[in-house]
Amino acid sequence: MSERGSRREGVVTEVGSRSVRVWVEDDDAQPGSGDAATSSGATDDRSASAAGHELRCTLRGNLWNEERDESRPVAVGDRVDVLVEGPDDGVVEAVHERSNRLARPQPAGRDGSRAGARGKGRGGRTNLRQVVAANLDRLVIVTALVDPPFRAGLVDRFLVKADMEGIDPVVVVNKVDLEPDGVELAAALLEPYAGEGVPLFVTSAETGLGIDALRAEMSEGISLLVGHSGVGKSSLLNAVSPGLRLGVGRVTDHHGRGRHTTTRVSLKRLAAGGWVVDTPGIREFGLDDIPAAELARLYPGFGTLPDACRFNDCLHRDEPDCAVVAALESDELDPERYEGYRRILEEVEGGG
Ligand SMILES: Nc1nc2c(ncn2[C@@H]2O[C@H](COP(=O)(O)OP(=O)(O)O)[C@@H](O)[C@H]2O)c(=O)[nH]1
Ligand SMILES: [Mg+2]
Ligand SMILES: [Zn+2]
Repeated sequence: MSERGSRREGVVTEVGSRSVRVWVEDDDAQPGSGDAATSSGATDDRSASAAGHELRCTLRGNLWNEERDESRPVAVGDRVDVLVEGPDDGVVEAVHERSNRLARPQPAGRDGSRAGARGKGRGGRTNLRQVVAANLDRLVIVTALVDPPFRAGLVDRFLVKADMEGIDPVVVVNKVDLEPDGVELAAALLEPYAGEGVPLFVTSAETGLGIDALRAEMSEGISLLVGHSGVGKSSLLNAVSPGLRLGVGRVTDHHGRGRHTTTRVSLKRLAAGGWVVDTPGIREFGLDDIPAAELARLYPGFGTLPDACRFNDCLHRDEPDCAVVAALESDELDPERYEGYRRILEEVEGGG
């Protein structure tokens, strides 16, 4: 427990409308031994673990005054300074500088068609960004071999987004148990990414294949899993850390419909170390802020080809002396890779 009046550093695990939850290490825990909960296994107890406990905190008023483009002053994953006020509560006094943030337009803006009904009546907030999480150490892009079918386009979008936001990506192909040659098929799908320095995982949450490797990868820092609904994100997390007991096969909605425009996310500790951002469902991240010429360089699978184009801002369409198109025409570049690029390019140019 933390002593009343003491100041502690912690990490924000949940952001509510009136208070936030902050996890702080216990006084007797060795500094930096945040993974000491390993031996206790389950981490489903939200209020405490072997190494620390959560404080319910209000926010110092001045945190709201800072000029920012965000709807809230803190986000899940933020490191904060807390003034301890009681065994279970405190006040967030300062938010540390972030290494990165994953944000999307506040619903009712670009995404108006889907969230518009809920966003109405909150006019004037449409320029704000909703920070999904801060200080992410990796973006775990989860796909399924089948059911739902693998979509390279989605992987590419997330890889581009991860690059833009300064978050290290990893790619997982799950559900390989559903096909006789699943492992080989998955490896073939991952082939285009092999040279990109991105860790690749072939898994089955059902049989446990590849889970040890994924657990090791996620055992430090904060991970966020993204991917289409039904690919097995919750199942993988349950396999990696059984104590989480996340709901499987359903889309969780923590809120009654229409009450909030935000999606409640939380940070959960993994039994083997590390944290995971648990989110009811991040459908997509905006690609609205990517300049088209930058996309061409971030797009996975082109390697150093863009460097050989005549023009620095080549979009690899019909520009003269384009090395990408040349590689395509000489069969050195997979046509599907190229088509995926053209699809995203059109989205980016269409203004989202
Ligand atoms: N056969 C098989 N089924 C899986 C696997 N992973 C998840 N599932 C099933 O796929 C469905 C969706 O899983 P879920 O974890 O809820 O996906 P999420 O929407 O990405 O969180 C559930 O019925 C799971 O039991 C897997 O590796 N193999
Ligand atoms: Mg799920
Ligand atoms: Zn080019």
